[in-house]
Amino acid sequence: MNEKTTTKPRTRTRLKTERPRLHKVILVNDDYTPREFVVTVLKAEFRMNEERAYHVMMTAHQRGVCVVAVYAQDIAETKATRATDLARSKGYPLLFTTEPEE
Ligand code: TYC
Repeated sequence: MNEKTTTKPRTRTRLKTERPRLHKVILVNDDYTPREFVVTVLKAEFRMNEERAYHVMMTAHQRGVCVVAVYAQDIAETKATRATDLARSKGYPLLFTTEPEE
């Protein structure tokens, strides 16, 4: 082996690890789902108290949409699907969607 040969590592250690983007769960208004049912779903799936759930429901009702919470992508998608499915099982068109945070 040639003693004068020096070797350097060929890859650099990455010092910063970027965190995965968080995703918003968004409540969408509709004209058919009863207000009280929206509140029930928010309390059940997003562990909100009555007051918070009512406020979020009213924001979606008045503005069309409301951000419910932010989570890692898989958790946001699972919660949005579970909440939407709960509404479907009762015959309501209530919709929860997700989108990445900026
Ligand atoms: N707009 C519905 C009503 O008047 C209530 C409602 C609120 C439905 C928020 C969906 O995301 C929603 N019965």
